[in-house]
Amino acid sequence: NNGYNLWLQYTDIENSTLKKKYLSQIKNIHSFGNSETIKACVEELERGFSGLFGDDYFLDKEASNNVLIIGTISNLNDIHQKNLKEDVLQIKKDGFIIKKIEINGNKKIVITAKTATGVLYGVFRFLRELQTNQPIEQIKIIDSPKVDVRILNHWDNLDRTVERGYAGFSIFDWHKLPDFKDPRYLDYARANASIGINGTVVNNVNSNALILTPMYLEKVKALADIFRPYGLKIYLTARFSAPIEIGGLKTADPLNEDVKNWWNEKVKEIYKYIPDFGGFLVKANSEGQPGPQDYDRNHVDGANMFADALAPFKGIVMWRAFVYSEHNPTDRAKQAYTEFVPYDGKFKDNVIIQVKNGAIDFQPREPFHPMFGAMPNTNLMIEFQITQEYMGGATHLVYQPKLFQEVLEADTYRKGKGSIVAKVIDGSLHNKKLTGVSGVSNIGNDINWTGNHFLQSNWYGFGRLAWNPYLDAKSIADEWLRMTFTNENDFVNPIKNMMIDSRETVVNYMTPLGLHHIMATNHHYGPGPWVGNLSRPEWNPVYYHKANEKGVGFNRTKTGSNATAQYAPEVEEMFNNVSTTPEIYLLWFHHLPWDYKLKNGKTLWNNIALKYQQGVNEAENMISSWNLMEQYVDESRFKEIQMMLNIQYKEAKWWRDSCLLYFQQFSKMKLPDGVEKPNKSLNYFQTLKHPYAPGIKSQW
Ligand code: BDP
Repeated sequence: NNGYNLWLQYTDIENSTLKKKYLSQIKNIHSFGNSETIKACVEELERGFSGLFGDDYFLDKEASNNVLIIGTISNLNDIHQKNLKEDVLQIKKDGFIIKKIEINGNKKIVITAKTATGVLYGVFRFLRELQTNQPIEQIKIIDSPKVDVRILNHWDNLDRTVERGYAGFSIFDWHKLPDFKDPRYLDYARANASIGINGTVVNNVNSNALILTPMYLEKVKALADIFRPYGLKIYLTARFSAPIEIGGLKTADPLNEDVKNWWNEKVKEIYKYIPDFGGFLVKANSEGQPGPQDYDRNHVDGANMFADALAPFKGIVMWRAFVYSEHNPTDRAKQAYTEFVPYDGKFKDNVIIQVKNGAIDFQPREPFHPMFGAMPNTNLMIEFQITQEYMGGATHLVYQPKLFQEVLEADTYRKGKGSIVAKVIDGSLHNKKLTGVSGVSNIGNDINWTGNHFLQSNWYGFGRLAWNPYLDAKSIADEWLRMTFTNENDFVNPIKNMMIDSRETVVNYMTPLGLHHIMATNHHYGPGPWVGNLSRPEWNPVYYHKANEKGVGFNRTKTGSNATAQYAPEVEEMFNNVSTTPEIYLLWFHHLPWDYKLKNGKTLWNNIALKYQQGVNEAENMISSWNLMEQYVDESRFKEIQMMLNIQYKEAKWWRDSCLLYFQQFSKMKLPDGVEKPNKSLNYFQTLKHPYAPGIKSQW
């Protein structure tokens, strides 16, 4: 098994009693409506059934009892419609109903929705019930997505390199498109639909204006046509300076009439190719990208210009808040809030501000971004990074839904206790009409898509949480394991725990107790806490940990950068006070002496050292847990995962040894008992070079 089929393995149901039970209830498929999406529903059911039931799967074309009914509610016949009237009231757009009903003595399972895409989501949900061996005798599932835009961001370049991508080259083969349609595009759409993802930005946020030229729009159209039946809308990144680069204008000033006109015409042109084009994602005035500030305009001017062009077609603008500059010397973490919050209420209705989960940059752990909840009159979406730029690329097993859940559950206190980030994201806190969750994709053209079998779970879990940000990471892991590997509890239970713990393990061996951004330069793969010579201060790890003889950590309290003031008063107070700051965020907010005593009575130095060691021990334990699973997993996936876990263990030691040797120069304290002594020198680690680590920025 090469993992290509992801969680849609549809492997034969081993329990023969259960298989018989299922088959007795699904004798035939009756589909209503003939849209491409309904055809895709039937195809997926047939694909699923032939895998799950193998040779035992025979459609009894004559059967009218114990059949499966598929179709949008308006296409079902009156009697079904009547039967489901109450249930239909409960679903929102693209939600679905799966229900066992009985009509004139005939039993049926109906999968229906208001839209064909909703039916497709219901079909995948039904298949999941079978894949995870759930009972269907009394099946009744009514579910709707809680978020509108559930979208992947591909940081894929037109030359097929992927910025911060670790699973090979881009799956989008721009050179051969539109004529060569890789079957993988369809499987990509299926996989996304199966978890409710309904949008994809196919090119990098560090954008290339070429994507907006007719030659490339033809190619984009080809993808859009393949994705459409699966409810997957295409979006593009828009390079702010495109009017100059491909439009021949002298300026890209968003208030200039020619510029506005150029974008209006460009948008019209795009919709001719792709009538259901989703809209633009824009990275402006960030890390050297062009933007409205180049013309002394602001984010509102820039975003609203695109919004006006897209509004007639119901397109949206996702405008990123990932901004920071070298001219903000005190604290990079403060800049996005400072630049955006004053404009609350000024953005058009079809603009949504895309905010990373934390204020720095996708670290193994960050406190939630202070913008969440702080812009009650602005649409605001969250951006997660599924690809592991700062978490060991594709080699380290980190089950990220645990991280996503931690952020979604964080309390902003913006409308009192219980104002959690999930409520900002699903729009319920401030009654928002446009909501979204985005994730930077970890997909590449490796045969198993994510470069590591286990990291498929991050794509899966992202989709599930985008659909419902209140889900529990552990139950998502449970589903994923059953669908991807096996339903054996002796496999699922221990490995589920291993996945859940994996996130903390990585924090422990990379950045314990609130340390952050101490990864080596450029590739961000291994440790580099010593780096301090880069041209921009806020690119240097030393800027973030501030280690010296006196102690370590970034003082963001009111005696320091005062970033804490960007949170609601309750949160601000908690983080300002070292004794109420959760220890997981300690050094994020405080600069503390090496002999500062933590709650366990041990010094800060000893705690740091013990956490690094704990991370290493846990990485080693993952290997032992996995080694017990050989009987449940096919040989190839078993071995590949085993090799990856061994790399992770080796590299956890690399992190531990190099970080402890580096910080020890300042603490001048001994390693506590229980922490292994490094067998190499600091100099050895400092001179390791990784110029060819994958995922390096390729454009600038
Ligand atoms: C950082 C990456 C960089 C991205 C940037 C972004 O290092 O490659 O371009 O984020 O999000 O995490 O725009």
